[in-house]
Amino acid sequence: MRKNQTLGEFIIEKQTEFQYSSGELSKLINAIRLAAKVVNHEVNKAGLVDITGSYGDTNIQGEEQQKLDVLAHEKFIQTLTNREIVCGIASEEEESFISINSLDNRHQNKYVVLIDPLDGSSNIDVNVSVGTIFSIYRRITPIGTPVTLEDFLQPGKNQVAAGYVVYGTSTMLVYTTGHGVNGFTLNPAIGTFYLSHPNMQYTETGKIYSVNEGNYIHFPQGVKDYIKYCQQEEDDRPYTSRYIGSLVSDFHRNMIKGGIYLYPESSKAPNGKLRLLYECNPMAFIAEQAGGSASDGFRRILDLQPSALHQRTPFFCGSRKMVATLEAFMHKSP
Ligand code: AHM
Ligand code: MG
Repeated sequence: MRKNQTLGEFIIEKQTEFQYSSGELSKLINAIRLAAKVVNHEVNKAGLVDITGSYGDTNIQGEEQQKLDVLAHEKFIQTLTNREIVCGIASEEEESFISINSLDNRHQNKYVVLIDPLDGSSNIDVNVSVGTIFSIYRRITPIGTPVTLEDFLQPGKNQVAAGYVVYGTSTMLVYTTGHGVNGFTLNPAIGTFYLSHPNMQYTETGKIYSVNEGNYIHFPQGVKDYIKYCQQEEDDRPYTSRYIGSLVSDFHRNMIKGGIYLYPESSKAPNGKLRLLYECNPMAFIAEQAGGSASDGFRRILDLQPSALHQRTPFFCGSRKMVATLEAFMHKSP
């Protein structure tokens, strides 16, 4: 690892590794880097809302104060649109996808981006980490034509790149282009991301399980049995339970320390809560690139063929052996 390598330098160095290297993907990651810094600045100010006025209130200029998740959505859309580097964007915050077309660049770009601009936003009020998740695909429809839904409804295994930003005790940007996973930490004083976590890897197994156990009674039998297994005193168990309630933060911790994240279906939410395109696919791509795995309990997440933009799926993700054990419990008692 070169000392003090910045994200900007890293992107330039890696550009040659991309299969279809035209610089477009590098520009796109650069734009996400910029938007992440802007959103980071806004998230950091969130604790001041009681002083400057609550969200939903009007500020001194008489303008409506925006909710942070809407603001994050707008910052990412603006940055990507202004730079004319993608042909389409879909966001968890918007019902339909956006097709990008400008006078000088008529649908000439080849990538679409799917984004969850501020995941875990219910945690903002209590000063707990939140995140941004992004996922990038090459379009399927021909260049020069407007994007269609088909360009967004691709299985996760087609992803060209994916990543997340965690706005935590430090702000980090972690991403993969299919050549391993690298993490960059923001130095807020100078607004620069530095390579701090090169080649991130899950341990084969871990000792942490992360699930909202309050929903236990509604879980399928296989998940209930797995949770009991995690709590039994045997071999390296009982495991430790850690649940922040912010996917990005829970995922990030488990990738660094070894563990499994579970958001199962339940009798109340038959498809679980998390969205396949905005949350599960990008996290699954990162997990696999870091030697971990991601499943819906029976199938590999990245193999699922999406049928709707906001479709949900059960999600189990983390250290390979832990996910395999969970799947074995699911097969026994679906
Ligand atoms: P959001 O997209 O509305 O923020 O919801 C997603 C979040 C995840 O970050 C987190 O893992 C999960 O919802 C927590 O849900 P719950 O409160 O049901 O445990
Ligand atoms: Mg979300």
